[in-house]
Amino acid sequence: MKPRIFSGMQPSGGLHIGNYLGALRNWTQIQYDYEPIFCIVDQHAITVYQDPQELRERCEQLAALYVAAGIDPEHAAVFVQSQIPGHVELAWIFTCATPYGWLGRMTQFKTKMQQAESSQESIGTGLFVYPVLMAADILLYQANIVPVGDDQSQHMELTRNIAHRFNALYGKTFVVPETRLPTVGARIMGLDDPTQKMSKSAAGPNHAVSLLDPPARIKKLIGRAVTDSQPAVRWERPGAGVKNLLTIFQSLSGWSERQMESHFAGMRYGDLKRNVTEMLVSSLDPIQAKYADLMANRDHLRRILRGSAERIAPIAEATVRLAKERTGLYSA
Ligand code: AQP
Repeated sequence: MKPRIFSGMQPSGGLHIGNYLGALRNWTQIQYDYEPIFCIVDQHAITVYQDPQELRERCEQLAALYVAAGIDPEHAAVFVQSQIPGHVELAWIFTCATPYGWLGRMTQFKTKMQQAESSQESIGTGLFVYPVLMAADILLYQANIVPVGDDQSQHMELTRNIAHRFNALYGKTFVVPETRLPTVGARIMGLDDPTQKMSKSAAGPNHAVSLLDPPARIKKLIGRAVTDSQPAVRWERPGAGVKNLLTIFQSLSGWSERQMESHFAGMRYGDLKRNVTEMLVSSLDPIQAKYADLMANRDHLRRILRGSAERIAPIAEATVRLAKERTGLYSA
């Protein structure tokens, strides 16, 4: 039997190229080596308010994007978290087994707290316990490997710690999963500020290229991407913005370091940006075309989601049953 992989994304906004290069594309490349389960984590999305109708719509949009980007729904499970009740059942059991201090140390939570205008009154408790739900998502399917971007490394460490703690308290119950980062593109930075990771929730109009952006917008965004005061690529010491553009190109092209150096060393920034734009447009074009087809056939999309959920439900039910038994929760 092949090892199992699990990963997910929030339907909290359009996917950007950071989500694609850090996670989704990696999933498409490794899916056939594993038993893959890919989730749309709507329960994570509601840790901040979402318009209900929009949220439901975004779940289907995200499913379509997974498939359009190359996830094979005949092979991989593609489903929405809320379709399987085991995620929240296991999350509660884990919440009780997770020390408060572990969650307080999560940098993503601390950053979001700092960003919130009126701090504690506007931050939902869900945002604090979100990493426990993430642990439940993964451990529910006894996943061996979790392919994510670099920003999720700390949450993955927590997931492993929760698995170890539960196993130590109640006996070996959960597989302790490994994190799998892509070799290039694990952290794509904002185009308007290359010191910040590209993020769905960042507000700036020139921050991110969305997977569904048309060529003219991609050209404009890359054209406005922050570089530095140098005129051309200093290969040995590129500034953060230039490095980010090179990473985007390398990640999409699959070029080696040597190919990159011989093509880009000394290249003027205008030409660098033209190269990156062309690479992005030609890489995203087939995804956008397939996405449009899938969105035009919602019945097919819903059949994928229903079929996947039915296929993986027994795995989730078996894990919840075992976790309840181990913790002494009552069932007659
Ligand atoms: N900038 C990035 N570079 C590489 N990988 C990234 N990921 C996110 N941003 C980058 C990876 O994409 C997956 C999406 O997970 P998510 O939907 O839970 O979103 P997130 O990690 O919280 O980051 P976002 O998309 O920017 O959303 P917000 O703004 O809500 O935080 C994960 O595998 C992540 O590592």
